[in-house]
Amino acid sequence: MNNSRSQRVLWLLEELGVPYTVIRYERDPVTVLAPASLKAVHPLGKSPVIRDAGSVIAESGAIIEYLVERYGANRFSPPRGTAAFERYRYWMHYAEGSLMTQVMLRLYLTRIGEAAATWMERVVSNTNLHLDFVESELGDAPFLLGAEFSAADVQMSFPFEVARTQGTFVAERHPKLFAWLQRLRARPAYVAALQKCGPYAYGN
Ligand SMILES: N[C@@H](CCC(=O)N[C@@H](CS)C(=O)NCC(=O)O)C(=O)O
Repeated sequence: MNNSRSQRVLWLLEELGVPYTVIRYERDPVTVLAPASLKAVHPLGKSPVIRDAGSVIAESGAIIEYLVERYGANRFSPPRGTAAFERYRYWMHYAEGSLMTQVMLRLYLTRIGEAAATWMERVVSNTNLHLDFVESELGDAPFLLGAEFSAADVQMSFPFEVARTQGTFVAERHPKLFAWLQRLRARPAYVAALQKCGPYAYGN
């Protein structure tokens, strides 16, 4: 998509020397949102998204990790198990997880004076898009990866705890996710951790 995070993926593909085909999507000139047709590729309809070896992969960090692991031939990432790899993994998560969040917040806040309602509507609509997506990915499984609990459940729990206090995450709209969160919070290790960490605003 024009003017988007997908530039990083094209750049990395060039670095890797992997042949690829670009399917170009244009932002709506007024809203600058992605066209609805991108939802046919992935339910979130965001850019970048790639198709390779029969899989659709979204989320720029996941795409970059995938490409490096599959086509890197030991280039562009340090060996696993080294301190350099930990630093590499840190930046890989930090870019979208911490830094880009602030950049996007600033972008939204600088425009909020102009049209507060429109921007709030966009945040709520994007939040619901993500919650609907995770609800459908979870399906009837007890945990995000299926039958087995994993660290992915641990990492994913916090945004839902915060969204719950914001009132954006409610059992009526996302019953499966709600039950999943309750399942996580009932785990003895979760309870033990809460007892050790002291008051926690998102615990109830
Ligand atoms: N964290 C995601 C963000 C994806 C994302 O929001 N991409 C933007 C383009 S930079 C997008 O598709 N925006 C259009 C929209 O939200 O409709 C990633 O890194 O891939």
